[in-house]
Amino acid sequence: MEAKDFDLQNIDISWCPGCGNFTLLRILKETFAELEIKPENLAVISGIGQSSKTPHYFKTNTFHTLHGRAVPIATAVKAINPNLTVIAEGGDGDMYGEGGNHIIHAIRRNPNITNIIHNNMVYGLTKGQASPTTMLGVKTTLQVDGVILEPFNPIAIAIALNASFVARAFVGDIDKTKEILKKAISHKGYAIVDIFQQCPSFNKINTFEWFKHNTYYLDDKHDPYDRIEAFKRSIETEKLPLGIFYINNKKSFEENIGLYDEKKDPLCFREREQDKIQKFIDSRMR
Ligand SMILES: Cc1ncc(C[n+]2csc(CCOP(=O)(O)OP(=O)(O)O)c2C)c(N)n1
Ligand SMILES: [Mg+2]
Repeated sequence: MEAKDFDLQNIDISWCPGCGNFTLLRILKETFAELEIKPENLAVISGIGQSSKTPHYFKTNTFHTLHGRAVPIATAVKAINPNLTVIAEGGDGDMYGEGGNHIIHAIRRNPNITNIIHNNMVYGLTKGQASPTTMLGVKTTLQVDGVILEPFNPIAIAIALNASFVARAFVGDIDKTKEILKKAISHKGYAIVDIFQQCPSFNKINTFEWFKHNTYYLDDKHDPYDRIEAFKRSIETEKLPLGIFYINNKKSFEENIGLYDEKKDPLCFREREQDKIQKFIDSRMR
């Protein structure tokens, strides 16, 4: 397979020139092609934001949900059709702001999905207000005197909650980001991948160059099964680590609900047992 197998014709892309979304779109197509995941076997669920438009721009099954709601929809899609590769995808505002609560419970539930967050540290679509990951003191179109809230640290939160797979990447390194995404997608369970990217229109502080100079990769000595060490790395601030912080192999939501213990065919293709459903409803009506 090749990345062009995901190309769509005659699309009108609304991103600004130089946006990190273009690179991430390319990275995603190449990653899926290299993993031999066909468009028909893929579902990319997104919320609201410039980054959430990504699945409009390549061939895949998609569901453009309400703001911040991609994760629960993706969880349901995977549960009813585990044969699909399911991605919940969106921006830092959408996923950590409006959808932050869902991430916490997805970590607990552990569906076998990959959660990709385009982290440009700003609300791009709505023209430059602070997002949950905007750094302290940064002046924005709305926070004209600078942000007074502590930034949200998705990596630390995920490790603290014992998530199944926790990683961070930077779109400036195409090969490394693909490598991290391949591992995240192949991992069984909820995998969160926070991806730094530039927003040249609305984030003049955390530019492409800024991310390059203020990040470094965890080296081979980092043991991703060591939760305490992973947490220590996640709260570093001088330079922000990139790579796979933490892996915790455990049962997925689909395994825990036992829907596929006996029958393997996806729930969405099974005959509906109307009698049983009706009996259940009747039993609750008394
Ligand atoms: C309930 C609700 N609240 C707020 C908005 C306005 N809104 C739309 S997108 C967005 C944030 C987008 O930021 P992010 O997810 O970081 O995406 P980006 O555009 O930066 O890629 C906001 C606040 C909305 N559409 N609906
Ligand atoms: Mg954003």
